[in-house]
Amino acid sequence: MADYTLHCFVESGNAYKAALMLQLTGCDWQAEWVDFFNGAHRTPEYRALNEMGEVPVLVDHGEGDLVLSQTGVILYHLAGKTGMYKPQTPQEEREVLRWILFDNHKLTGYLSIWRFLHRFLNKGGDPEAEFMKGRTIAALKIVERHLETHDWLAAGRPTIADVSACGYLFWPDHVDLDWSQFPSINAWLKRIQSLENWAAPEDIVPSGPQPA
Ligand SMILES: N[C@@H](CCC(=O)N[C@@H](CS)C(=O)NCC(=O)O)C(=O)O
Repeated sequence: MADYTLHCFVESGNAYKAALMLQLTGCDWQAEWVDFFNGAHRTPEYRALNEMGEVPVLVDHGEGDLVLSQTGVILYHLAGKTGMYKPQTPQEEREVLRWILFDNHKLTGYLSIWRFLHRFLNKGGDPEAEFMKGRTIAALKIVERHLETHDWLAAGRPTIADVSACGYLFWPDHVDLDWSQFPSINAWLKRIQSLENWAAPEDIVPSGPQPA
């Protein structure tokens, strides 16, 4: 058995954050596909694993099958165990936490819902989708401004804050956006792609049948 099992599905940028971290740190892991589009995450079995009914969930077999949910927690756990992509000082710790919270709330938080409405529900023009689009653009502008003067979000090197924030950004054509207005984000994504062991979501996270 592998050291870790990640409950995941390829359409999830949240799952990709955890998978990417496992990949970047060279962990021995296996994927357990979640049939999200048929509601597998709402079943009693899945809720026994994660009462929040969210994907991803990471099981750390080396720690007595420790079950972890919330990507921020998963990323911190893996950084602690591998010593990679982790904050090294209290100041870096605060910055990493600050960007992960911002990502969860404002960047991934809005972008994932906009993408879901636009790409999977075909409701791109609806007022809810337009609202989410506006909030996503506002969050991207904040990240863009920061990256104009920083190579990485939280420290002078890549950390789990970068792994978190890039989760939904390798699918530029999944939302209706002019990415040329974010040159610093584009350059930062290229830096992430050049990290050793980087892999695209489709190459490391399993897929099921195409969602209808
Ligand atoms: N803040 C959570 C977000 C996880 C999340 O929302 N995952 C989606 C799939 S990408 C989900 O499971 N949604 C189910 C729901 O909201 O009911 C994390 O970082 O793990």
